[in-house]
Amino acid sequence: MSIPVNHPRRQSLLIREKIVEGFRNGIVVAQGLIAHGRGEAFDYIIGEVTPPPTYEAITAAAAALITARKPVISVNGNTAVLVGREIVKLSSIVGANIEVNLFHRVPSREIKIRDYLIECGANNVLGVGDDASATIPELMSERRRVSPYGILVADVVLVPLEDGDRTEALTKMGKTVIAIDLNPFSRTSRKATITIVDNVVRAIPILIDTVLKLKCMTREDLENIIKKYDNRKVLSRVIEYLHSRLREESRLNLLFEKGPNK
Ligand code: PTJ
Repeated sequence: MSIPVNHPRRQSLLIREKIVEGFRNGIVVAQGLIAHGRGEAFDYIIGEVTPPPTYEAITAAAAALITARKPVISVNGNTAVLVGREIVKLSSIVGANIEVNLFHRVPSREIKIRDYLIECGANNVLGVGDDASATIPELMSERRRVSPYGILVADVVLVPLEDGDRTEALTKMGKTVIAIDLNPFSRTSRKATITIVDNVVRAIPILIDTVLKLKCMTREDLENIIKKYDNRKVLSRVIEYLHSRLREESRLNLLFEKGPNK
């Protein structure tokens, strides 16, 4: 579909097209279209920019990924089509495994996602077919099936577009869970160790830049960043930011209603 270059919502429409194409190629599940719409609505409210308090979460996430012993990046259908290449880049600079983990698990889709990530430059993709032979305790959804070489033994797991159940189960297993979710009210956002409230298409490139900047810091300094980080406070500040944005929108709306000469 051609989107006019001067269309005011061009960027958002281009992202939407990627998701639709992913759906047509069998990488994104139908429910992924709905999830994307929910994300778009939150993105509209946050102003389609990274909320300022989110930078603190990204810094803590970068520190956690750099200092991790066995970091893993979990990938589902939406994440693959939106940021497949960036995920591969991030995995190579922090030495993380990439693992396919799906809520709606179908063997053919696992394979398509793996093949797409390999096309994006990945050398090895875990969690496909028999490799997903381990289980996360207390989790009933298909997300419970994980690789014994990946998520099962990981100390830090990055989970873009996640569901709350698995986030909670992974934190109960003692793992540091970094979530990326546009919805600051979701269970995922509340249950993660570090919550990045942002669109994955903005968050992953910023995370890559931040990792590259922090990589020269000492382990002690990086661990201090993680120790001082308070997810509840950062999440509250993101919600405060939303609140102030809505107040400002409401004020501008009143001015607009009155008009300059009224
Ligand atoms: O590929 P599968 O089978 O694993 O399925 C993937 C989906 C996304 C369908 C599945 O994980 C799902 O149903 O997710 P939920 O529970 O709808 O949650 C998705 C969350 O991601 C919602 O809170 C959305 O606001 C958020 N979201 C959607 N698009 C983006 C996003 N967050 C960040 N960036 C986005 N682009």
